[in-house]
Amino acid sequence: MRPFLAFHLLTGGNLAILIGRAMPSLRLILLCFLVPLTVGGAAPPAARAAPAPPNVIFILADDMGYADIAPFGAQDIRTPALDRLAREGVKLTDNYSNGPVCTPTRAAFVTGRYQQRVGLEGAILPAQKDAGLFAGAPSLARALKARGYATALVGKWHLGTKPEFAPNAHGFDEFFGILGGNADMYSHQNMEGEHVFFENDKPAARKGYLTDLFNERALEFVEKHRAAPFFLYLAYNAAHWPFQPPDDPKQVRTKTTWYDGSRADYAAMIERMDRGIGQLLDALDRLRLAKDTLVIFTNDNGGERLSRNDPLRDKKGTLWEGGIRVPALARWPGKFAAHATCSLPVMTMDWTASILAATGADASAPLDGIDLLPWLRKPDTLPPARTLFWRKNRPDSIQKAARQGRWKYLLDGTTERLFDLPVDAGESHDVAAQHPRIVRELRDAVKAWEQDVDRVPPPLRVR
Ligand SMILES: [Ca+2]
Repeated sequence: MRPFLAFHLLTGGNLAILIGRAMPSLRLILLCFLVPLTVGGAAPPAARAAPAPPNVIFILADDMGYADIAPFGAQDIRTPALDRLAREGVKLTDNYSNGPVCTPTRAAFVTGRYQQRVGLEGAILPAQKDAGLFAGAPSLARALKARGYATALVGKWHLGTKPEFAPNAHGFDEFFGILGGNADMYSHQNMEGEHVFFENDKPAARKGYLTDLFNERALEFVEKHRAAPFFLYLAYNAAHWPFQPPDDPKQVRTKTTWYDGSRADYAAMIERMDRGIGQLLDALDRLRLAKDTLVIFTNDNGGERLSRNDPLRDKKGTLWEGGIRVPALARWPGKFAAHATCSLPVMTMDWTASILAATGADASAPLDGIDLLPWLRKPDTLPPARTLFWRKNRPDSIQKAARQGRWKYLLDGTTERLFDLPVDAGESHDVAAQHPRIVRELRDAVKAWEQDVDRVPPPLRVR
């Protein structure tokens, strides 16, 4: 029996979820494939030591455009480390962020559920001191900690600033980063002049460019926990504004210059992040941990004004593709396909379910995401019958969207549109009039989804 399958058989709960959620034909294939392994001549699982669970490094970029890294078409930004991840792993072309802005996507990643269920549907603003991820909300870090993992968040949290909302209250042994949505890369202050860089619950008194400090800390964490399973959530605030290039501390921003910056500054921010990722991949090689480490790279929402989202329409803050479709790369040498492309529509919260499955952590709490491991092993595995949903629910703008197979339904105010994404990724040809039945079905599906995610009111709501 191959160790990976043996591992999955040992972690039967996850397998049951995997099979239970798969469409009927896929379920049959999975059962046909797995049953002979359980009753065949292979050694019984108890005769072998279970493989050690893998380390997990989940890297999240911030406000980066769909076409701003080389594997997704960037021409003016060099990303050799991400090129390497694409070569050695799987590139996901139809990966979506759970939300069109920072907080909702991060809430969905930590909880594995639609962010509406924890009331974090919009970005938490600096003045909203009483908002955050409430105590007792589901947490991937807590599940991994219970599985014996060392856990760290290095980088941006944006799920609340009070101690009860902070990373240490949600299963992270270590936190080194910014609690809010953005910070000056050099002064470590937000636009209001508040110091927002922390090491656990204390202000961090370090000098330097935030991306470099995050990279150094990520390397230290991996070195320190080389002998035990670790979970590193490395959430860069690059390339969110303020747009400040590295190695130029004179470019400290003030309230009046907060949004300044050029495409070259933005590109330099991404290149510095890529350099850090390259150092991390090199460290995994040096420590002989590469094969034991699942590395995922993605982004929290579509690009902003200096980004390129080609060929997608619109940008951050909207439910057009440019607001929510973001790059993703996943590498697990020997386990995942290499130099492969997967076009399955997936969402941030699926990475949570996948990490739980890969690590054998307790996945008994309800999840909205699905385990992507079958598609990462074999990208052409049959797709599941599934619809993805989004809702932006701001007082000034309400948008709702659904993706089902090739179709994207978008309700913007009172206007309904339908797009056939494989032939129209740029959402320029509304085909709602030609497909009224699909529009009706997806409209009803959105309503049913809203009733579901709104059923249990959360303790607080951020719109
Ligand atoms: Ca963001």
